[in-house]
Amino acid sequence: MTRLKEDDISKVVAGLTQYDVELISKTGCSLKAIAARAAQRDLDSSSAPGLKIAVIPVTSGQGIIGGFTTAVAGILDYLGFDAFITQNSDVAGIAEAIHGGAEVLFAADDHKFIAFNLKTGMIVDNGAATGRGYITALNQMCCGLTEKPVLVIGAGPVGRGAAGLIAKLGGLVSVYDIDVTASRALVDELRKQGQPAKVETDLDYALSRHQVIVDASPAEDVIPPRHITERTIIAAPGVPLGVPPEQRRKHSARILHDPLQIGVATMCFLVI
Ligand code: PYL
Repeated sequence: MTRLKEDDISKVVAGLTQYDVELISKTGCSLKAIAARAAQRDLDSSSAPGLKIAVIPVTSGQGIIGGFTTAVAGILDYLGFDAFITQNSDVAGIAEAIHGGAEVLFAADDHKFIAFNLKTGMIVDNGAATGRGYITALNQMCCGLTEKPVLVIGAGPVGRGAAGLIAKLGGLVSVYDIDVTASRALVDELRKQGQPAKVETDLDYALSRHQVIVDASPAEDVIPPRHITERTIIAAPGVPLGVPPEQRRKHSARILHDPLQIGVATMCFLVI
């Protein structure tokens, strides 16, 4: 999981309305609808009366990212939830959240970003939730994934979450990871679940044969311009976006990308 920088998220909250307009134009669904569908919840779950969500800053490791808790709380608020950022960080922040009547806690260190429901004990990981949210959106963009070949680049938490759902939706998954043992492990896992999947060992060759691509890798510019055509559809969760700037502008209508929005929204509908 590539660590966000302040610049990646500084405009998230102010840009949510425009972001949603663009998401609707690409998928036909709002952020809230994508998240609810990914979590198989009703859209009106967000009106859960009295449900309070605390977002807790965490100082461990490389420490706090300026604007991170503001972006998370802003996304939750935009979805209609009652979210607040604790004044205290770390364990004191947990205590403050509980004293403040929060039922759900959101917190991230350098390795894990989780949402935790104090009432039910449910824990939701950002990586898996992001994978589910993005593939739900991709399914909308592609008008269904049944029998469609989909290349997943990156077999980490997001790529694994994505590959599992693509297979469940009938997509034909191919997985490339720079570490071939990781892609093999993911493909074996899918096959054990009776789902067809293939290991790709040559990224350039795999990109030349796929129009639907999930970029779940931490690499910059992992999808070269020669492999992006008028028919290419790319779902690229998190940072960096593996598409060169020129192609981002030219193909923006068929590129699904954000630093946090879909992941946080899906976490929320999964954990409540
Ligand atoms: C959760 C994000 C999504 C992509 N990369 C992940 C990341 O940047 N993780 C680190 C988050 C650190 C937050 C810091 C704070 O401000 O509370 N501990």
